[in-house]
Amino acid sequence: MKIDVLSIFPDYLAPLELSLPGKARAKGLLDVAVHDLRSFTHDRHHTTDDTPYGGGAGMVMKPEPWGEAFEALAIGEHDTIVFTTPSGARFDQRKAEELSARPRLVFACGRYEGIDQRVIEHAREIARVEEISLGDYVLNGGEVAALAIIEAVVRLIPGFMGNPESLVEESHAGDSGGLLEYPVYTKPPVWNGREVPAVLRSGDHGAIARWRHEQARRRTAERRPDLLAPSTLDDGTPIARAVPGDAPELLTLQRACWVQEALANPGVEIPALHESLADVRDWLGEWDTYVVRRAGRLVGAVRGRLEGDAWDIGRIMVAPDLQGEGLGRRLLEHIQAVAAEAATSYVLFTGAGSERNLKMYKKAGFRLRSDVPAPPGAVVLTKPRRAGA
Ligand code: 6GU
Repeated sequence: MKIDVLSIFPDYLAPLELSLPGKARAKGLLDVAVHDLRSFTHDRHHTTDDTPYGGGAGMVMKPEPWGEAFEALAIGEHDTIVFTTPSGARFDQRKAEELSARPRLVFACGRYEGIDQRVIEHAREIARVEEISLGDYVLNGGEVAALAIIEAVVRLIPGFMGNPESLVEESHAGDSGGLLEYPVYTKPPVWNGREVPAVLRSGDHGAIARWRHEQARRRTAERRPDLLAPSTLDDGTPIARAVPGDAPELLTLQRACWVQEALANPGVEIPALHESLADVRDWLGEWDTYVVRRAGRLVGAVRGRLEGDAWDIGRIMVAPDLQGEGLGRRLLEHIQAVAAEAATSYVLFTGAGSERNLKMYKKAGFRLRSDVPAPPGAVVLTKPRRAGA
């Protein structure tokens, strides 16, 4: 594979000379060249940026040096130009595998507010183009992203890894069943008073495989629930993680649901009825929230988060026209099933006069806790978490 990197900070790419890609170069599997974009400028100051048309903060990378660089590198239709940009598609293992099969990658590392859009359009006419982001955060430039992508891609080149088996089992690998990797241990058997789990020293390969799979599943549920298949209602409707775009419908649903609560609990202050769209957006960022849609319409929701060692459950909402069908019960089951590993109990609040809710919670194993303080007009219910549940 041939890799070219275009950057105004070529020194940033010095690690490419080291270890991993270095080995691949030595084996003749990889040829890497880093190019200074400034060498494709002609003014005294080697200018690569200018002010944006239409105004706005920051600077934009000028098109001419990029155009000249692409020409100098003799980029053709079989080559892939990778623009590293926070507005790109999220990089993942699948993309790494895809890129590892390409004969040539040219990384165009953007800086400032980005590259003149005509450069990307031009690139699409002369080569294959990928616009890739590392994740939902902002770096000062695409160099570190290019390094990360190159490292992920190069180790997948056939013949590069000493032990290809290790590619199969690791987190995010296609064969890992989409789970994160299980915890691993090596000698000594006891370190700092901590023992290696007995099952790993049992010699029982079936038991070891089951233990590892269960650990991987738990870890994934805890850290990356988005990687697991969504839970569903009996009819297959998914119970999905809420996204920021759900906020307006959540606001509407919670107003509809808590009007009923207000009527059942006269005089009680109900925060859910007073929240703005901005408030809903804020709490969406702080709680694990799940939603159910029917024919595109958001009809149910629930949220949970860890408070100390209790999993705090709230905002169980079901559209008024669908109440009584068991949706609330399913949402309650779901939010318990996805509780953080550290939770040893579940806790929820409801209006003291909300007969229907109280009945559902008690049926689900929750008990009224008059010994735990609650806001005026509300009651607290708790339930211990069963081990392994
Ligand atoms: Cl590829 N570039 C920049 N500048 N910031 C990023 C990124 C890329 N990926 C995540 N943040």
